[in-house]
Amino acid sequence: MKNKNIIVAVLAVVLSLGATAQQHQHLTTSKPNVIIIMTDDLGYSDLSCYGAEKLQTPNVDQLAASGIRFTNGHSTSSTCTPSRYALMTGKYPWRKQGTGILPGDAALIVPTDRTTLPNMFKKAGYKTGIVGKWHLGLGDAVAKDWNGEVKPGPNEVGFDYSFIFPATADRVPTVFLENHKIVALDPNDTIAVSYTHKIGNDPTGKENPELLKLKSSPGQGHDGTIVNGIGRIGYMSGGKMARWVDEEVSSTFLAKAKDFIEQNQHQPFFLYFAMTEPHVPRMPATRFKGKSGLGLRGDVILQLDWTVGEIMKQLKYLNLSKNTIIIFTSDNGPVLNDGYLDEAVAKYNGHSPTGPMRGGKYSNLEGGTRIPFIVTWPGKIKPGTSDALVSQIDLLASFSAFTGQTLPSGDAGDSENHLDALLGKSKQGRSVYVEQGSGLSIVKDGWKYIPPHKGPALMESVGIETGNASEPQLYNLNTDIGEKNNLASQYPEKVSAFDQLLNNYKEKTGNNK
Ligand code: NG6
Ligand code: CA
Repeated sequence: MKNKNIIVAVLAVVLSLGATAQQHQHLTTSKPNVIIIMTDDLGYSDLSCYGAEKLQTPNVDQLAASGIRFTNGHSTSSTCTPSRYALMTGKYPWRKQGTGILPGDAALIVPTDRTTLPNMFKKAGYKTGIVGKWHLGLGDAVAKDWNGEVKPGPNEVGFDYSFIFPATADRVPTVFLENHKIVALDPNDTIAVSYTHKIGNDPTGKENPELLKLKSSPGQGHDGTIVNGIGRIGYMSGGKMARWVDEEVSSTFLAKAKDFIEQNQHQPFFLYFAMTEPHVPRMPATRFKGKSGLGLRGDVILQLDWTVGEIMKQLKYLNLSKNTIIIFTSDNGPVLNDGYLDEAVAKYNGHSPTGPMRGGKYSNLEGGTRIPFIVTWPGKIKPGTSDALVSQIDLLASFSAFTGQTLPSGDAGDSENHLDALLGKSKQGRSVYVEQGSGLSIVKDGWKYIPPHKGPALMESVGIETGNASEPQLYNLNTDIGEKNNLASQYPEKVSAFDQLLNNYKEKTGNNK
């Protein structure tokens, strides 16, 4: 009897080991984990693997060396909210009103009843998580109670787990939310937020500039409530214990991302890790301050690089590196002076965040949406570079195909399946792509057309060329990535064909509801 029991026990162990091995094999073959590392305002040439010489980013360089470094990778838009909207929905953001840069108290703009990137992964059996910057609105309306459950938000559009800040680091409320709730909120010190008028008794940057440790750029706002010595856009009161310390934001996100990876190590997971660097206010952990010699903007890029290294270490430690696809990218092009006197301009020391391109954040020119784009999958993707045009908007359709799903008709209507390009099996990416700056431009087969746009040619406050001109512009990006040689007058028939094509795209409404 005793022997029989032992045999049964041994058999059970052997069977369960077999099942685990089988399960593990299943995971390693069909459902690798997927991590999107989304940086905020990181330029094409802010990384040494993309040509930066004054900054060294060894960890991202290592990532690039182990996968594909795309030289024609894009966000949809040259600012944050629209790019992230496109990533989540697979739709061009300009098709929908209200997808411009959102205030920190905006309502959720991502639909909760349509296919999104996270709910697509969830349907495929993945555990889904977001850690970092959200900036797609929260709740049903601007007016909301921040002290209860704040929803709908990331959890309602498909994330099983969320640890976010609502908008940008320079906008109130300067708090973290974990699954609907503000972290560390004292119920006796409730939070209120306003973007129209001062509330509460906290000093503001406008009234008390002497209290600022980081001065705001004159004429660029950021003079609302002071939190941690930094003037913000908007006003808040209360929630003293819950307010973040800027120097700790990045390490907080890192810790939460590492936890999520650890907790989900035995099942397929999708992690959207939305870092805040190098967006303003640039206020790294103290040990990074002064490290780059390029001012605080350079310092936070070193912090970003270190953080990416820590994520890679975590994967290695948990033996997940080989079974994880990483996509590293940025939501829009770079900017130096974006609201604070942080010496990004004074100390840039010849560093060129857009490298050979014109423009940057806010711009219609290539510097607006052509950003770093790296895809790795050790053992599966052959390392190299690719000049295929790839875009964040296509991740939804591509990974939907990857996980064997068909998108319901009417959803993600602008997202195309470019899995082969993303996994390095093909050098052919998109042939037609609409870029959004202050206006729209269209790229087809390496040519770019910018229709006449009203507005100044230079956005003086940030020192960035907008690409606005009263004349049409046509560039051959294959030979002129710097958009220096306007060929519009030489190719009038191309100009009118492109104009027509862009109008067709704008009018394509079938999938836009
Ligand atoms: C701009 C802010 C800028 C930044 C940006 C959003 C002013 C003058 N400038 O309106 O500082 O917050 O919005 O950046 O307010 S983004 O990367 O989230 O799009
Ligand atoms: Ca951004």
